[in-house]
Amino acid sequence: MSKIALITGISGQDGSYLSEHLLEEGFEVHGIIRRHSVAETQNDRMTDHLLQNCHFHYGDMLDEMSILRILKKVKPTHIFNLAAMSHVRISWDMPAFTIKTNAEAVLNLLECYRLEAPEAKFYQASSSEMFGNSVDADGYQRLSTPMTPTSPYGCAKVMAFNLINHYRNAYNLHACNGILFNHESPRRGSNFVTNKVCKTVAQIKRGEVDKLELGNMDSYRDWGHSYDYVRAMKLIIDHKVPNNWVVATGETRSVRDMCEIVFSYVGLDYKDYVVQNEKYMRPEELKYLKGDSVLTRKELGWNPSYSFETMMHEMVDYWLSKK
Ligand code: G4F
Repeated sequence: MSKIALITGISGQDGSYLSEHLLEEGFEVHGIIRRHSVAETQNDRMTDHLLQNCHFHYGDMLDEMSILRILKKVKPTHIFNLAAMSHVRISWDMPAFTIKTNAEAVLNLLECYRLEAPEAKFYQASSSEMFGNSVDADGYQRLSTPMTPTSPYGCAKVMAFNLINHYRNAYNLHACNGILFNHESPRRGSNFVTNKVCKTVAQIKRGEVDKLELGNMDSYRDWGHSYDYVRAMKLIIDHKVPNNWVVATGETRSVRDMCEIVFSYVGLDYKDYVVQNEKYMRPEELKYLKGDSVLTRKELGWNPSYSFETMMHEMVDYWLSKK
């Protein structure tokens, strides 16, 4: 039987890595893209290989009929819902849009899926942001950790997570959640902290800027690579029993530690360049993330190929290579 994937959010970091992986796995790959005022930057993350081999459809998560029409046309066997307003700090600037896009639109997509393609498998991009400041006594977050979100983004993701569980149980659908901890790459937006640091370090090295403004440097994150995490998405959706899974490295570092590693890679001391700017602080901060992915590794055979250092070095090298 032919495998047909429909990816919402195909033009994002994860969408591009997932498309590459699914093409390698023999899928016909379709993606939904929104209309963009600058057509030239619409497909920045799409390599020529992807542009030639994937099928693109204009639509919007907030336009239910566009989603329904695409589902009817594509007839997917696998649906990956990666579309989201993905920036946590910006979710305080536009909370209603964030809830509409990251929660209500998931409900609409689930309804379209239930009515139009109930035989398909469904993957929801759930997030470690859902845990907020809950941490188990041993210092990890896992499936049983209470969800106490600390941002509009996190609240929306909890609602979507629960909708997936409800639709799976109520309608016997093959719908799963991947609870992915932070994942990065050279394709990450440069307003997320890792790529912001890597890009600015390269600019400092070239003498273009002389400081880096950051917000809270004492929060901890469990950072993996998007290349590895999209492989987990495929294993999750294809597992015989639809379920929820945690994808994480099991290591945590502060933003400060990350800066130290990145600056020292190019022979600099971060203390000479980093200054704090209030504007990057958040009304409520998620302080600490470290995920327990033991079950995912054991049951799905998933293992990351990048270490934190190899990932950060790849990102710095990418920005150094851009003139
Ligand atoms: O890179 P960040 O913006 O990622 P954040 O907020 O953890 O969210 C990412 O991971 C989530 C999974 O847990 C995803 F669901 C979400 O979509 C996204 O991918 O910030 C990381 C940390 C925060 O503690 C933030 O306060 O870095 C701190 N930080 C310090 N200075 C900064 C900055 N973050 C940003 N974006 N920019 C700064 O200048």
